[in-house]
Amino acid sequence: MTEGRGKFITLEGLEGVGKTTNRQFVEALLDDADISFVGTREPGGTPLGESLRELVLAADGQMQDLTELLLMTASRVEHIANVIEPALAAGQWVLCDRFLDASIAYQGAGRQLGVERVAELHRLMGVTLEPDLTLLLDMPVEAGLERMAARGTPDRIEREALAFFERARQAYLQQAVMAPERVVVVDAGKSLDDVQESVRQALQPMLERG
Ligand code: T5A
Repeated sequence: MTEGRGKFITLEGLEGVGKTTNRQFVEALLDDADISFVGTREPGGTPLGESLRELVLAADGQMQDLTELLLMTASRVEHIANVIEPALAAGQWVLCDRFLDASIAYQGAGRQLGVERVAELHRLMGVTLEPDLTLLLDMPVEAGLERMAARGTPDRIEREALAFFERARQAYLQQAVMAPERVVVVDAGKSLDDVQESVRQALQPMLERG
């Protein structure tokens, strides 16, 4: 149904806030609206990106923080060139579980590499693509980690201390302050019905415009 360039929607937030759960909900909304879309994720989304994801999240892996940032960025460069841009150019919408805001939050603030440094690296790599809408699912760090606890072995990043995730959360919220036209903060601590109603409301104007 879509004409012209597609819309780029990202889901962001800390571990366990419900990105995957709500991505499925948004996919159902797009299906109902007869909108052709690609659902994808970062790190990952391409064969090389998925290999990089395995490397960077391996529970027993060790790497420099800068290496982690470069691998996340490499995965993103592949993803944009091979999946996201072609889909948007073909008029498809793209729904992506995490994007650049995650590097700002996790590597820039969590790892303390510097938010501006992460942004500058992306500019140097020619990454200028911005989402049309970012759904930032936000809730207290501990509550999200509790939801994840039932999941089994945590990956390398999920093993970080609370302070790491607190810094990442504040950076995410700061992104929302800096880009209110793009980032909608959703209270992810509410019941799933309430969260999904907020997500639906955030998407509604875009769905109506098509
Ligand atoms: N990363 C990623 C970086 O460091 N830099 C980067 O640039 C990028 C792109 C990726 C990791 O990589 C890091 C961040 C991450 O550490 P991931 O798999 O994308 O990993 O991220 P996770 O946050 O680990 O994703 P998860 O799928 O594990 O968590 P979700 O998607 O947020 O949560 P979800 O939907 O699976 O829900 C978790 C549980 O909560 C329940 C669900 O049923 C599920 O059991 N739930 C609710 N329960 C009650 N009320 C609600 N409202 C609920 N919503 C969901």
